[in-house]
Amino acid sequence: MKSLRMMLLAAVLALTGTAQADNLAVGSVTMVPGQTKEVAISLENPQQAYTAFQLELVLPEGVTMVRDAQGRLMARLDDGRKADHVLNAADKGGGVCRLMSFSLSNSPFAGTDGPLLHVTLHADESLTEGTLTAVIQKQVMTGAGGTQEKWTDLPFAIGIESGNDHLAVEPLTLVPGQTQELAICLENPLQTYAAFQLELVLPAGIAVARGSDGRLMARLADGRKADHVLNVAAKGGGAYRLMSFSLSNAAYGGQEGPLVYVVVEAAADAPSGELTATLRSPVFTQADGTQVKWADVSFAITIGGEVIAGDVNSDGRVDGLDVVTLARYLVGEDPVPFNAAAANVNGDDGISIADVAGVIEISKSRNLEMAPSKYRNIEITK
Ligand SMILES: [Ca+2]
Ligand SMILES: [Ca+2]
Repeated sequence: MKSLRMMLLAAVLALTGTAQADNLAVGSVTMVPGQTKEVAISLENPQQAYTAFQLELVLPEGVTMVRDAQGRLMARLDDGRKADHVLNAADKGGGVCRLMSFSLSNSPFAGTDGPLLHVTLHADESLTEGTLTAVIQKQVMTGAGGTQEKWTDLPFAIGIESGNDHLAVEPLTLVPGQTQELAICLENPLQTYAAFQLELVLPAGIAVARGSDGRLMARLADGRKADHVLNVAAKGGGAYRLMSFSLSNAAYGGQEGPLVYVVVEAAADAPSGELTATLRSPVFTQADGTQVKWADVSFAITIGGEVIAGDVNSDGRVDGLDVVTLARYLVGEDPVPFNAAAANVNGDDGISIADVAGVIEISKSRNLEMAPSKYRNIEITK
């Protein structure tokens, strides 16, 4: 009976020629050197259901299957398709991994298309841009009726991209004593991310500024955050730990541009010149939990220019904006940029309402040379 049905089916297929054969499929895979990524192997099975499979995944040199903390190869069946199926993954050596799955109750995999199996791969740091070929071979699929089908090998490409996801920092120049926002940019053409952690290591003379509430000043970019939170902690030695995650595991929006703004402050006595800062040990987490460790990013922060008494916002001029900026500071806001050294125009111990009058007088006189003599050549102290 069964063979008659199969003969009829074969005849129908031969006549129509349009029926799609069942097959495995792997979508476009791109990886970045050093990246760990979960790759989906799909089962497209419009013809019939399957209860079990075995196959070998042959990976090119430089691409490996990742092991979990228990040393097991990281592979899983798709939640939407498995019933009581179990999966066994075994390393055969030489880049060959054998994957087997079956159901304890001989149940079929659900559905007729989409991911069946997910394997976590790692691209070696040493890989260069190009296309590598992996192969799914020795496929044996067990149909719901107990028939075993041997399917042809399925090669698929793993593109190694150089236009990789990475962090970048926009150039920053600080006047001594000034605060300014440092923009840490996430350039992520390939993946989306839901969380990250990294250490910002600042050179001597530069620190993360604290707001009037005593907290380290940093924020996520409005255009990229969803319900993400950001935590910043001083670790000592110029290092600050930044952590961010989403309460709903949402991804950061967009594919480029600033992700985090950190307010940094140059010491009033910071020497002019270029200093080197570092984003150390960045780890970004994709929405599926895959963690990607990126290389450290070094960048320059330039200290330049003179402290101009009364130039509270460090834009090179003393004007009404400086009065407003100083007033905001005095009422407990945290204006950025802000130059505490420039704001203390009377050179006493601190910044107070007395300095406002001084800034107003300097601004009225257009520049310091024309300012009342009591504000000329004042000793700038922080
Ligand atoms: Ca100004
Ligand atoms: Ca003062």
